[in-house]
Amino acid sequence: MQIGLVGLPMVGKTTLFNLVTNAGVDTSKYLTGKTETNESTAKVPDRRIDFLSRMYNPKKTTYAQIEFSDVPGLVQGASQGKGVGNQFLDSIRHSDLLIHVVRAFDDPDVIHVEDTIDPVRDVETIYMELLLADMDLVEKRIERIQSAKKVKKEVLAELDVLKKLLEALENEVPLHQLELSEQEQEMLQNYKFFSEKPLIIAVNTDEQQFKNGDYPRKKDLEELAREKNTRLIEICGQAEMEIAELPSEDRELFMEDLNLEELGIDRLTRTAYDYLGLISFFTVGEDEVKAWTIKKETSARKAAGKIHSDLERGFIRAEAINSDDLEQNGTMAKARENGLVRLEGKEYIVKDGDILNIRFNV
Ligand SMILES: Nc1nc2c(ncn2[C@@H]2O[C@H](COP(=O)(O)OP(=O)(O)OP(=O)(O)O)[C@@H](O)[C@H]2O)c(=O)[nH]1
Ligand SMILES: [Mg+2]
Repeated sequence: MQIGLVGLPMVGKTTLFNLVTNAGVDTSKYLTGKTETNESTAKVPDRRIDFLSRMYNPKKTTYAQIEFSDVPGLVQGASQGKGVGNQFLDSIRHSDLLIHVVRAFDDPDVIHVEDTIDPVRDVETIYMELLLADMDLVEKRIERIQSAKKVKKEVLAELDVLKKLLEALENEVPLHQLELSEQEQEMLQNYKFFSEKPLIIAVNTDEQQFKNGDYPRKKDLEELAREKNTRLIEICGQAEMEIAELPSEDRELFMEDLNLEELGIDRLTRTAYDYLGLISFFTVGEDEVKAWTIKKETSARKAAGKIHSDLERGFIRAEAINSDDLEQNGTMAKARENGLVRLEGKEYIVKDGDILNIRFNV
């Protein structure tokens, strides 16, 4: 899975990036005008994998992974070249999810491009800039088609759809709200529009706000998030990043002080999985304990295909047990005795936390 971090400049995007990936990229109190994208991979924390790894003591333990991209800040007017422009958005065009980092923290030493703290205004600004970036793409493509000497019939059909998109965007309608036929969607599948992507808002608070559970315009922001059918999470970016950089045995004390049971990466990945409708299943053995990410409602046969296409093609049965059941029983033998290891067919809908052993024949 790929996640792109977006937001105004100086709101804590790189801080959050460091918190989740431990990449240790430098941050600055001043606008830097940097135009490069930071990229790094984070493992998805999962206590079930921790447990399975202790139980099997495998040569290799593989958590699910998320690739994070951290881009420079977008400002109002970025689509017209303000700030450092918006060309860098190309590097997150293929993201499966956007996380919009918005500033709530109060710190006179860190400049705010709009001078005041107003997360609602800033969220609207970024939504608009993403919409304008889509508009730009649609306009350019329309121009290119219209200036071509000879145009194929399929491309003419595409032109009609693009005009429809342009009209929506001009009326500030994000593309995910547009009702398109399957055929139209197919024509557009290579474009990767921003206003079609799922988006989570991460509010970056200071320690005081975080402890009090309050920050400027919180109610309005929650309302806006509901309206836009998105999720809100609160992070305490600076402090959490500093804690994440400590050796694990030293973290607890600082986490307690912030009333934190988990660091941002846990909360973020859980919210993302839930919002995107994703679950995990596991494969276990002496060689490897591994987490696999699938959509909810995936059949055992399709899930097997994630591991290898041969397993999908030659699927016979899946031996399945939920990792919680295994943990409660202590050993696989005991769980088997208690009838918790099931034999499931190809239509079985895989549940979150299932351990699967696929029997196949090719
Ligand atoms: N007080 C406080 N400062 C923070 C917090 N999060 C980030 N900062 C500071 O804000 C400044 C900017 O943080 P970055 O993470 O670099 O922000 P950014 O969004 O990546 O900025 P650009 O890449 O320039 O767009 C740095 O000096 C951070 O230390 C926070 O929660 N509280
Ligand atoms: Mg940055």
